[in-house]
Amino acid sequence: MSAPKRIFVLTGAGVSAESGLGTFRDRGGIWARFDPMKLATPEAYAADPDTVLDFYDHRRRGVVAAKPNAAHVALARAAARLAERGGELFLCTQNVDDLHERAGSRAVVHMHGELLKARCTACEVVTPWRDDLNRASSCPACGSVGRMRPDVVWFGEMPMQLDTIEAALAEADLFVAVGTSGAVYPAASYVRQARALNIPTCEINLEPSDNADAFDEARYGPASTALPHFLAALDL
Ligand code: BJW
Repeated sequence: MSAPKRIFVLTGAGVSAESGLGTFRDRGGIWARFDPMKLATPEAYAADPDTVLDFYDHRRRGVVAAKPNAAHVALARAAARLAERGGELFLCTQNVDDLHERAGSRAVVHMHGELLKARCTACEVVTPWRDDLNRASSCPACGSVGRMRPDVVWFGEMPMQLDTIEAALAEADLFVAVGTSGAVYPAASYVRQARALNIPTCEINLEPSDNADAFDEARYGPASTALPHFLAALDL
């Protein structure tokens, strides 16, 4: 593969698995234990906010306690090296944790939002939030009580920064998906969009994803080793 200058990386829960954060669809994963329709939809939140907020309080505590692993670190280092050479690594994550940032990545696009932020459904202002949320929580911006929700994207809601993502994808000369099952749209469609633009594609995953047939190339193994090896082969 010739040295790429503009790499689009899409990450999913598999990147944070070795940091102790659960994936969704693996055996024993979050959606194997909990019904996403009862926890990760606007309808679930409207019907039973306490249960939904408790679920995300538990997850938020896990994120705060977790630490970045070698996959997060390798991506941050590769972005810095590519930038020194006048290139760009665009990092689009489906993950709601902040482990890419804590490993040193800058300008991470969180298309499914961020768990360490809360959004007021009254004024729409987003506030950094590390504590538990409950129906007594008040919005620091407008003072409304009981209107704060995790700033994450639930099923049926529009993912964030789609225009920025599609523009970066169109300019890329390599598309890499790491630790994602390819089960959730629109992220799952990006590999086919890349192929339609003649951009080489590679998946790095523990096992073939739902989208495996769509990739030109694949490296199977834990992200903490497979991703650093892949980036090293690109001299990054
Ligand atoms: C390792 C590893 C290791 C393990 N190393 N690898 C078209 C067709 C069908 C349906 C739809 C469609 N378009 C839209 C839909 C509906 C829906 C959808 O996709 N449903 C499908 C389930 C069928 N999509 C939506 O509703 C989205 N909104 C939307 O489409 O708006 C309309 C619209 C958009 C654009 C244009 C026009 C209209 C919103 C989706 C929101 C997803 N939200 C969640 C929850 C976030 C909050 C929270 O964290 O609770 O996001 S669901 C969950 O899935 C989370 C994840 O970001 C997302 C993706 O999961 P991910 O990251 O891929 O994790 P896993 O567990 O699935 O996979 C992990 C992988 O890692 C596995 O392959 C492992 O093997 C691997 N792995 N350990 C490397 N150590």
